[in-house]
Amino acid sequence: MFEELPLFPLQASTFAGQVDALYFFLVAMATFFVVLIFGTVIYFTAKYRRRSATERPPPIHIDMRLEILWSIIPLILVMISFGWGASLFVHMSQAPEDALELRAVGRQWMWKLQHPSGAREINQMHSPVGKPIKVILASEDVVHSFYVPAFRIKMDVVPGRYTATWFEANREGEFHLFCTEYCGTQHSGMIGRVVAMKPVDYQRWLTSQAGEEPIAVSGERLFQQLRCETCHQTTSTAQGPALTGLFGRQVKLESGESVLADEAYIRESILNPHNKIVAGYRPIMPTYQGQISEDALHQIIVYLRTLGRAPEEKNPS
Ligand code: HEC
Ligand SMILES: [Cu+2]
Repeated sequence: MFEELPLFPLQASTFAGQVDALYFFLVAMATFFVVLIFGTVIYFTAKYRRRSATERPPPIHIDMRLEILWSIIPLILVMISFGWGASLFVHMSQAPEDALELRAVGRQWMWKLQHPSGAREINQMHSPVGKPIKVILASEDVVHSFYVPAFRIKMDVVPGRYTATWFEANREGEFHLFCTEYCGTQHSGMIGRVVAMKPVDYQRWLTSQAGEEPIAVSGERLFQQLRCETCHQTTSTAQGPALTGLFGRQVKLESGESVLADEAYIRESILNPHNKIVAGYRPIMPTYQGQISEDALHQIIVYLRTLGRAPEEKNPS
């Protein structure tokens, strides 16, 4: 609708129209009340100004109906904004299960991306139109923020943890990718582009990126190179628990609690193994903090996930 105006970025994802609609609703509501309130203030200032030094206004009696009316109407409007905003927020925070997963790492001052097939890119993100795409984000140094205005998505990238965002592009084209969290002297140069293309073109592009192995294969190789295997075999040993089927399962901890084995848990288990000890095991796993890059962690986690999910995760009923 506002595409001719250079003020507004293109609407290139399924979210864009919805985000804009909410935005314009809020702007329209705010404008309406600003005009109404300031207009009334100015008008009444003139109308009821003091006309003589001895003038005393008559006492005012409260009209309850009016009081209730101007409490209820704002309440309804605020609840509409809240409900609308919250449902859109929840929708935008939950990537569909079948989303294609891209893994990204932000660092001073570039974006590194890897596709499930292994294809890597720097400051570029090729993606198919009409498919949900989830981007799992990690930072190697400071806080960055992954921002694609045309998709109306923005997600902070925080060192020490994963964050994620998703989108479904609804038109082909090239769109800006910005870092929108000040991250050092060359922050303004931390820009890239998203190339949204037809699914067939995306497949063609993937095959043209020869020489890369799938993320899970790199992860498996790292698992061997880092000698995780000495303690983690396919069956549980006195040394370490089997990691098959770990992802998505509830893990019993030595402390008596149980935790869901999601990506955050697996990440923590590798970097700070002593934070959460699996019940029945001794805390002998060394920390890999500082020895595994964010890229490598992504790969190991993808590999561990391919070792199977817990049955209840596989068939949600
Ligand atoms: C010296 C043996 C040893 C090595 C080497 C080792 N681990 Fe562990 N690991 C353990 C033990 C013991 C536990 C269970 C106790 C705990 O939670 O720390 C464990 C727990 C884990 C868990 C949590 C498992 C669960 O069931 O919740 C993960 C994930 C994990 N390790 C991954 C790795 C990866 C990846 C590597 C290689 C980079 C690795 N480990 C290397 C001994 C080891
Ligand atoms: Cu940045």
